[in-house]
Amino acid sequence: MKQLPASIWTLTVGIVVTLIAFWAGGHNGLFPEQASAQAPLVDNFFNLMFMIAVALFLLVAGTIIFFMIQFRQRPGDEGDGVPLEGDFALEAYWTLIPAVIVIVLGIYSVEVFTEMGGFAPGGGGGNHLFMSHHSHHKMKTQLVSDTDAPDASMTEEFNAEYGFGGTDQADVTVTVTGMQYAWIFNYPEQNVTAGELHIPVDKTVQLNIKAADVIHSFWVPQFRLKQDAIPGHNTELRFTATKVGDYPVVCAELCGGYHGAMRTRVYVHTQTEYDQWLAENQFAQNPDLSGAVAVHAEE
Ligand SMILES: [Cu+2]
Repeated sequence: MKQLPASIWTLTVGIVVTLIAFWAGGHNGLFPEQASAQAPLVDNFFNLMFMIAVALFLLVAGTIIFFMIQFRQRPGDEGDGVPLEGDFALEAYWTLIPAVIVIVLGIYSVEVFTEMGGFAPGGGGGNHLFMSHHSHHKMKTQLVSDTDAPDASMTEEFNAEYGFGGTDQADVTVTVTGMQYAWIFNYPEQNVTAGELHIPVDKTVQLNIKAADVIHSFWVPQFRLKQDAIPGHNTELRFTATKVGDYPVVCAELCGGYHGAMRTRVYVHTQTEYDQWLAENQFAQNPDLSGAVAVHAEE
């Protein structure tokens, strides 16, 4: 053991730490399943941060433990420690390396934020993730009628100030109202109101979020999405659910005495099931629908 040169040891330790960190980054198991197109973006970023954290922890904790054992006070050793007055090269390295890590993570996080539509609330700004899902024709139309067109989409009418948006028309738009202590979901086109969120799988969903009283926060852990509902300020959340199933909707902003009970569920349906649910509720909630059906059919 003592015969091996220090450089070989350093190299071996470096490889082992890297391998453990890589493995830990991808297997941290800290998140629930991924159920939206946005979830992998968030998770990949988090896993990279976790990987770096594991590597740094192993290096720092490992060095401390190694030094405690290797350079412990031996019996009979009454001498002072080696007088050290710093090491410029070492200090330059351990300043530069974290600086590079922080800058890279900063750029990466902005990239993820952009891809999720963080710079496009209210239909402004670019957003390649969602644009790629839709036809170029649609995009062109949107760009041409950019300024206050009379046939403005729901997104533009709602005019969100904050959140995650997109420039194109979403497949499904739902108005979400947070209030003490419930979430109310309204489907404006069908005049349907529900206490749970129902959406089709693999379709872009636009949530137009409002708050009736205090600040709430709409959070679906499986989607990796969270957006505040702020009284007096419209927010939005644009996403695509990728897995049929039902997931918890949690209020993530302390909003009063029953905040902990402010939960509901989001049901991700197949398109057929979704259409069926919507139609059933449309009939149930709009008794004088015979006329409305005729109007819809004509459109
Ligand atoms: Cu709340």
